[in-house]
Order: sequence, then structure tokens, then C-alpha cells
Amino acid sequence: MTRLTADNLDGFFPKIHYLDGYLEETTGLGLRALACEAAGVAEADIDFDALSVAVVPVTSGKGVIRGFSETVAETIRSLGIDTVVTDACDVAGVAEAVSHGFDIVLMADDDRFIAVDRKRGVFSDNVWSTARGYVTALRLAAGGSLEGMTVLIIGAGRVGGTASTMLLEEGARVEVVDIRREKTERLARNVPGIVPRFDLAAAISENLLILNASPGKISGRNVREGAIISSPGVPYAFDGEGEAKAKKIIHDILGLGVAVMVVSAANPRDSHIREEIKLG
Ligand code: PYL
Repeated sequence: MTRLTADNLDGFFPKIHYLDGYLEETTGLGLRALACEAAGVAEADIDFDALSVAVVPVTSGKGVIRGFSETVAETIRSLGIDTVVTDACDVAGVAEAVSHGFDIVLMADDDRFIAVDRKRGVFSDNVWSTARGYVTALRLAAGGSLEGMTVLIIGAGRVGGTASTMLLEEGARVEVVDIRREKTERLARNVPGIVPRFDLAAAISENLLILNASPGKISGRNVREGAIISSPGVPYAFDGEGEAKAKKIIHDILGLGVAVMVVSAANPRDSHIREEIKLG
């Protein structure tokens, strides 16, 4: 999974409101409603005003990313939820969040990012939530159903792999391409029913519906006129030609995945753990 950088995160705060408006324009739903739709939560089932969330900075591994916890907190505040970043990091930060009685606690190390509903012992992770959010955005941007439609997934990593199973469940015909052939082949072995592709340019140029979960740049030369692209991949992949040719490109670096994590963890009717599909 691509590790975010402080540069990726710089200037995200003002964009969170742009993201809300852009999602409304491209999917018909703003950030909170889209997150609820993705997580299968009725918005009315969550008392956003009463919820309290703590984000705990984690110093393990490659350490804290400047701006990460604040960006996460700002995203959650934009949903109408009181949110703080704990003063302490790591275990002391979790102890601070629990002792102050926060309902949901978020924390991320270099490998996993989870939102824990403390009282119910339920958590959702960022990979599942990002896949869920961007699959849902694609479905809505494509008119409300992916049944019988072909979707190309670019990137056979954790988000792309998790999204592939979700798209199959939505009745789509799913093609997957990764620049590393062995990753495409591994996903095809693990997820029966997906169609492996081995020529990136050809796969992109032949598809109108794309979920881009890769960190690579995508040449506009290959983007089809009128393509609808749901793109959680970081960093942003598209050039001017691709933006001019695509009908819609839905992208943000963190907000939609975080919003789905929180509403999923807060869902009073669902006590399932929501985490990525583990591939062999
Ligand atoms: C969750 C993001 C989405 C894409 N890549 C993932 C990433 O960058 N993970 C690392 C997050 C580290 C956070 C650091 C902190 O500031 O608390 N431990």
C-alpha cells in the first residue's frame, strides 16, 4: 500500500468541502450520505451529534506522518462528529482515548489503519472501507447498477483485490491488470471469476468503467472518451488529456475511506468486523 506523505496531505483540509460537493455532483450523494450507502448504514441509525471520536498518532515503524492525524480528524469533523487527536501517541494515546470515553478510536501504523468501536469491540479497516467507498462511488456515477457491466481494476494490491470481490458481488464482469504480471496472476488464482489482463494500455483503452487502485501515472492517451473512473490510487494518476476525455474521475487521498471506516464502526445494526480480503 502506498504510504502517504506530508506533501500529499498538505492543503487537504479546504478540499474536504470540495470533495463533499464533487461527490454530490458525480454520484448524487455528499460525503456522509455516500459513506453510509457504502457501509450499508441508514444515516438515521447513527446519532452523529452524540458520537465522539479520537484519532491516535502512532510512532511505530516509519513514524508519524505530519498532518495525517489532523487530516483524518478534519474529515470526521466534516461528517458532524466531535473529533480530537489525542495528546499522547501509541499506547498512551489509546489509554487517553479510552479513559476519556471516546466511542470510536482510530489509529494507523505502517501496515494497518483501523477504526474501533470501543464499546462493541467492532472495527473496520481502511482497505475494506476504501474499496467499499470507491466501488459504491463507481456504481452511483455509472447510473446506479454495475450488473452485467465490465469494470477494469488497475492495481492488484490490497484495495484492488478487495474491490474485485465487491464488484463481482455487484454482478459486474471484472477485469484486473497490474504492471507486475505475478500480482495479476496471484489475484486471478485467489478470486475465481475475475479476468486477468496483461497489457495495461490495451486494457485501459478498451474499458469505460475503471477502478484505479494503483500508485502509477495513467496516460490520457489510453483513456476512452466518456470513461467513468473511480480512483482511490495515491498519488493522483491523471494528466490533462485523461481529465478532458473522462466523463468523471472520482479521487481523494484519504477522505472517503475514513468516512466509510467511521460510519461502518458506528453502525449499531452491524457487529461484523470489516477488513480487507486476505489473499493467499
Ligand atoms: C492509510 C493510508 C492510505 C494510503 N496509505 C496509507 C498510509 O499512508 N499508511 C501509513 C499511515 C501511517 C500513519 C502514522 C501516523 O501519523 O500515525 N503512523
